[in-house]
Amino acid sequence: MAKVATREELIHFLQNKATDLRRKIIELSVIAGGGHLGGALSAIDILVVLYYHVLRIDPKNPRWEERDRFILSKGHGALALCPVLADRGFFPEELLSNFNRLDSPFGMHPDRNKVPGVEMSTGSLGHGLGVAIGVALSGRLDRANWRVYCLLGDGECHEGSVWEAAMAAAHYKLGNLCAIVDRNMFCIDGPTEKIMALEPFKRKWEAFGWNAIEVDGHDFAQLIEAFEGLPPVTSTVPTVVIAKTVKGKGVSFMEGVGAWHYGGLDSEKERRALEDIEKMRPKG
Ligand SMILES: Cc1ncc(C[n+]2csc(CCOP(=O)(O)OP(=O)(O)O)c2C)c(N)n1
Repeated sequence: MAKVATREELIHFLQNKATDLRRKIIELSVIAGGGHLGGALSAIDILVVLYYHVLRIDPKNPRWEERDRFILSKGHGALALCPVLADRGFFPEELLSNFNRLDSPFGMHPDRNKVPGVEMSTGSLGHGLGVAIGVALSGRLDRANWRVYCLLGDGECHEGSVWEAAMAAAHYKLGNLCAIVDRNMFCIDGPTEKIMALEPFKRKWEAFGWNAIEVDGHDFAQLIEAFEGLPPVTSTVPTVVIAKTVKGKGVSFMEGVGAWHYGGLDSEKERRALEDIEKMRPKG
């Protein structure tokens, strides 16, 4: 974790971490022979802020009763989550060396029975928020002071089950629940607004009874402020953080290109991707 004295140092630490982890995402996709690169690179800054600043967790005791719970509802983002969990110390980094290969604990989607730190096995979209509600309800019954965080994709929000869950969270007054949407404007088939428009997205969440906040999902200061400003777990309104992101963020030939939802890199593209990512590293 960050040993930092000031907000500036914290942001510098997080930016550095995100640069390391973007590199790792590229390297793991090469080991795996391909991966969900676009959505891993759009979500990584959100994961970095959560795992290195916000979540109360104990990597040496992944099932610690008092931990905050994080559910990766967009399970194809495992390419981003697994290196974060390794770096935070949930398991040895070397285990990633056969990522998504035969006999590896890591697939393209996270498995809670194989990967320490994974709260829910996901991959079939549209289910994470419903489970997060069940977990939040159990926390409420126990008068626990931990929170449940759930990261969804915007394309995932095409699933009707997301909106059933949204309705239920408000009905049960789950102020201990925070959804985050990786609003990169793309689903698997192309731009979300062309395939099935989600806008006015914020107003939809508000109409479903949520406190909705929009932030730039690559701006660490804005992400930190959104999470630090969450209402107390005893409050009665769930919060959604709509994080506006760029699919493929950090790699020039992937940014905003829908085809990089899933892809593989030859050695020349890997070199160019790593070169681009390195430019994001903060000075000093
Ligand atoms: C129920 C279900 N249907 C289809 C898929 C295939 N699928 C994998 S990723 C994806 C697109 C999801 O888009 P989005 O949530 O925006 O992901 P991101 O752009 O953040 O990668 C789809 C349809 C799936 N995993 N689960």
